[in-house]
Amino acid sequence: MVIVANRLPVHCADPGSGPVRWHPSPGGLASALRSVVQDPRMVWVGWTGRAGPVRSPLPVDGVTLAAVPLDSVDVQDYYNGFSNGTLWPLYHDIAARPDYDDRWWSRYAAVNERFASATSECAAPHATVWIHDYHLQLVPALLRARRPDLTIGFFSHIPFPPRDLFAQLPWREEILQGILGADLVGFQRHCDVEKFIRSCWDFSCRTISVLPTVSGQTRTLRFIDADAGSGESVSTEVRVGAFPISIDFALFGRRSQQRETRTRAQRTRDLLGSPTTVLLGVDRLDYTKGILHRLKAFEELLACGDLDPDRTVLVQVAVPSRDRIPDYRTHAEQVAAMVGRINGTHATAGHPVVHYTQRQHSPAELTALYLAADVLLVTSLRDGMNLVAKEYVASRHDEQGALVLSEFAGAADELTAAYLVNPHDLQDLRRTIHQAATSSVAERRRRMRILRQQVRSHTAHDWATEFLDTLRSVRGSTCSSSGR
Ligand code: ADQ
Repeated sequence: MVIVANRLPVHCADPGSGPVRWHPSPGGLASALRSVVQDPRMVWVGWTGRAGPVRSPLPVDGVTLAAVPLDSVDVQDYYNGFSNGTLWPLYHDIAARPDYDDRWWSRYAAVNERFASATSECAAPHATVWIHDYHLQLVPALLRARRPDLTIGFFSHIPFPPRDLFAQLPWREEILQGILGADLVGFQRHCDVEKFIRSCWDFSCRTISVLPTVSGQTRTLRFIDADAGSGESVSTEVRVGAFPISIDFALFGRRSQQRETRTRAQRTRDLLGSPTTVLLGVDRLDYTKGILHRLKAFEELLACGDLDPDRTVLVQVAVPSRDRIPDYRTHAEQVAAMVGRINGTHATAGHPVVHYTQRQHSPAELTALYLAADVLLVTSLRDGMNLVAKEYVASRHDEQGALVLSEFAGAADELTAAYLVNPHDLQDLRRTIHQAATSSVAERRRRMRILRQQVRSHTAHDWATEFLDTLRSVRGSTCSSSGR
């Protein structure tokens, strides 16, 4: 089996003059897959995260790693440009303005070709290939053309945009054609599946029918195309379904019950000045995560006296991300300025009300933070899933802690016992944070029990197994009828 993703599960920190050191990659995809992909016979194709040739041997991180080198122009045009300056904002409801640039698109197509060719070289005959995310949407069809023997799955970790937003993309047809090279296309939510089908219907420029649903999980799209050689019509089927990603529940549970973790959590609270209420945010520093919205709500709650600055702290961990992109730099500056403003108004000497760090934390540190927090704030403006919400729930073996969760995060479909909120509605956000922060022990326990049952019953392992089992069954049932 071959995993194909923009990033390898490890990245190389700036070595300076010392030896090269590899670290686990941050971000949701690596976190989720790391817990399920642990077989050295598997190959993971991806980029190291640094421009230029790969100079040192790659470590074996549970799987065999195969690097696709990117040069600085690739990084600028394919990664910062088309992937994160065009697709990311467009697919997240235009939380920033997407740029449509021909040069970026050409480089995106060229890098996708390179990924397809690297994958083709390392996939054994009849292998299963699982391609991930918006950076590589052309790879399924490119790979299909090179290697018709492969079984190909594609999973999108981010939302699919509504039809009228996707319509803006000058290369919408090419993107759909690329994705539709897969046997199975997976999204986080049912609403993404529906939006994708609607765009296929309107923009794929092929004769398409949606077959009646046989199994509850997937929909079947049938395409009728003319064969270039014979002129006869050929039918191809692609399955599309929702496969919500999750986390390793047991691992977070074990970690959070270790004595060192509990001691670390207690020490964290002590260091924060033993406040009555600790609010926590853990995010990549990304404008889609709604960090500014949550800071604004927190500021107003302090200003109106609903939260007491002497007894409440907000810990905001925001690991820097995509900092070559102007929208990200502007957003980072706005977050820093707002933290400064809130502390300038409400902190006393030695006691900030917002503790803001940009550090990447070890899993043990992160779990201790989850245990130390009375309320976790997930206020994404749009989010494919949001694993942080599930990690928090899995860490609360004490059945304490309250989760404030944006309706616009995929996790809201499952975690309905959270304090659900519309982060665009400042009044709702203020009211919900206040309600969560002042809820009784009994009410927190009631909600947390339901949330834990939900996360426990659908783990990262279940997610991967369901996707791969469906992929194998789909390929078995369609290859005889599909012209593939
Ligand atoms: P992300 O946008 O990266 O993922 P998320 O799902 O929240 O968002 O995952 C972030 C991961 O990074 C979590 O596992 C978290 O523990 C880790 N992390 C965050 N800050 C950290 C820090 N300071 N130190 C260490 N670890 C940190 C994308 C999509 C999401 C989707 C995932 C998985 O945008 O919607 O849930 O992929 O599909």
